[in-house]
Amino acid sequence: SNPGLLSKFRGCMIGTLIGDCLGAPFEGDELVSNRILGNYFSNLLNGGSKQIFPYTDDTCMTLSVVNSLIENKKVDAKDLAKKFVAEYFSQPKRGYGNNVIDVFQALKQSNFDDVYLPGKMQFNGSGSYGNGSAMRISPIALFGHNKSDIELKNDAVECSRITHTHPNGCNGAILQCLAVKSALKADSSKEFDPVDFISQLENKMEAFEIEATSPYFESLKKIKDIYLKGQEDITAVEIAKYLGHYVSAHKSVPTAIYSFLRGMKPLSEFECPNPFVRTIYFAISIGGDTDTIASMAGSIAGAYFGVEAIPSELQERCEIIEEVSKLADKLYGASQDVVT
Ligand code: F2R
Ligand code: MG
Ligand code: MG
Repeated sequence: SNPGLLSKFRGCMIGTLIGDCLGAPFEGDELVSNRILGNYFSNLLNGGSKQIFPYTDDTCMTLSVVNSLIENKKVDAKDLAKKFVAEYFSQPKRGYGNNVIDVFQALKQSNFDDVYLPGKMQFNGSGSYGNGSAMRISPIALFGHNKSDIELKNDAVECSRITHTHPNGCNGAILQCLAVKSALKADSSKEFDPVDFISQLENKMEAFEIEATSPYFESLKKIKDIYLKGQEDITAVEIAKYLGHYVSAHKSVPTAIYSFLRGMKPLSEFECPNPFVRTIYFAISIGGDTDTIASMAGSIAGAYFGVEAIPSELQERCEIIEEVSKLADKLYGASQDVVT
């Protein structure tokens, strides 16, 4: 049966955390061996060792967004900026992007005078297209799930442009936000059509008048082609080349969305009956920016399947799992008060 909305909120937040914690040990590996990854997952699922996996910047920033939404009951850019900065300076060694830390420093030095200025100045004024805006966007989709798509898009842009003003950085956050909302709204007890899921995302992005030349349209079409051309056995290594697996948003958000779709069906390289686990496995097997791709894929899969689909053996291995579960419940409560 389709899980309830609270289960989907918990699934999304816990999926975000699990992808980050379990993907982090492989971040930066160009290739991830199926033998090593298979053993890694068997160990996790069979309780082989009780090692706790630490979270990284992906979770730090996501939780700042959650806390800000719970406190303010709206997207408040100044408060978000303050929370990002406070979180960074309290734990700077959580594997943040190389350049985004300049934004945190400038925001602090300027005493948050213009919260958008430091982001605008990045990369000689072109802005960052890193995936740091998309990786933290899932709470915006959860909180605003009853808002119109255009309202949600505006919220995603407000949250992104504090650090990421490049169109590819912002649009990546919008696409990831829409994907989480679609997964949340979908009935997972009904048959799932991957081509329809992607077509709906394309239509929504088009309605926002995002430039037709945006790399997101090309990547979404490429994902549809996999199904329309019957190439569903494409390997993870091929996906890395086809869609990308890098720290840039346009080379990771479509890859995360594809990982969610791929987890729907059994994988030849990893026997597992659980589609959520398959999503995380496949996302990590693509290599590259594994924590962030798995985290974004986990957000979507968790929002679709709900928390009951996520094995407790995986949840228990993640640092701050209990805090994240409680925050998911508070975010759910805050979202009930949203007036649309
Ligand atoms: N930073 C990492 N991983 C690297 C090593 C971590 C290691 N484990 C450690 O602890 O040392 N991961 C995290 O960063 C990614 C998110 O990055 P974000 O927040 O987008 O940062 P930034 O600095 O804005 O962008 C990242 C890089 O993208 C390139 N880039 C972005 N815009 C560009 C532009 N306009 N022109 C050229 N290059 C651009 C730059 O190389 C940036 O440094 C996540 O993976 C998270 O997990
Ligand atoms: Mg990270
Ligand atoms: Mg990463």
